Amino acid sequence: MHSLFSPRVALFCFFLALAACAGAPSPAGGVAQAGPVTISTWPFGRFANEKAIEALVAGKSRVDAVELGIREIERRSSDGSVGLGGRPNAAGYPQLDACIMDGPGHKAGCVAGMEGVVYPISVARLVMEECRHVMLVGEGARWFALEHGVESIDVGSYAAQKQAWRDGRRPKDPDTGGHDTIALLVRDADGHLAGGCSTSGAGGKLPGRVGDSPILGAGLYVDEGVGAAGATGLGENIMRQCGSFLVVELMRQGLHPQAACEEAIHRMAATDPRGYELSACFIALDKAGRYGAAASSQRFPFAVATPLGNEVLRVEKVTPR
Ligand code: SD4
Repeated sequence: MHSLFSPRVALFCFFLALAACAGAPSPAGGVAQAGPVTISTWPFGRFANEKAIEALVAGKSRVDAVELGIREIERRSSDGSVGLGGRPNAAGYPQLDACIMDGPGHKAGCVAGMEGVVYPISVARLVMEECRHVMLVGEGARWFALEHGVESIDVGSYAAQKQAWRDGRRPKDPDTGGHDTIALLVRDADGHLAGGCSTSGAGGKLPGRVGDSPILGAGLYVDEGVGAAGATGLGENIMRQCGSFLVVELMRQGLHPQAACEEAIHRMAATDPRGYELSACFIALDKAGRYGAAASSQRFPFAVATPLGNEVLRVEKVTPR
């Protein structure tokens, strides 16, 4: 006769308990979850989710989960998305932007236009935790990063590229197009929220250009009492509208994260000269663990994970109502 506490029964009870507190992601716009949930932009977001969920299940903090998840995408940056392998600016070298927010305490750190640092999200976290300021840019951000011993590369070769740019040996305003960003939102098992965002920005951007991604309220916003939102798309469209702040405020008014993301696109399209052709995509996660996503001008894939699954889901573009 089997003991009630046989390893098989214990394993079954463990998975039952897990299922009770964290459902698998569903494409239905997200139902309330009692356990951890992560949501991130683009199909590569599943790699970020995997690291983030792994961290939470291992007992690490939600901020660790955000940092480890985003570092995974920065590490894989050879695919031209974010980090040092991301698309270069008009002068031919990458300038990186990142930010991080923790719900409890409403804490944040941001870096922008930073050169030669392998993990910008880790520098954003250092700014949040070790610095009396919220945002550092350019040379100062790199100096701060090096002072804290983060992994970096020699940017000596950028000097020649900068000179060539100043001398006009490179086109002054090339538009190479293309861009990608990882925004990752995390709700831990206790229902606390955190988020982060990292990008190399729009390909071919002018040196010194900063988009929405490191700007609080634009590329990311976390409100512990309501929910969190993150953005990807063309920063010029998103930052003029405080896009992520707008999504969170719409959730505060009672909208489901899915409806909040869609409503934000309608609101933005109403004032943007490009209307629904503006390039903006949002992900959102609320305090109850419900999630949503919406995009203008394109079909938008994003990734959602719980300890029971990690799925790439897609939403159709929002059309005029
Ligand atoms: C930027 N929002 O710098 C970023 C780019 C991006 O998908 O999200 N691309 O404008």
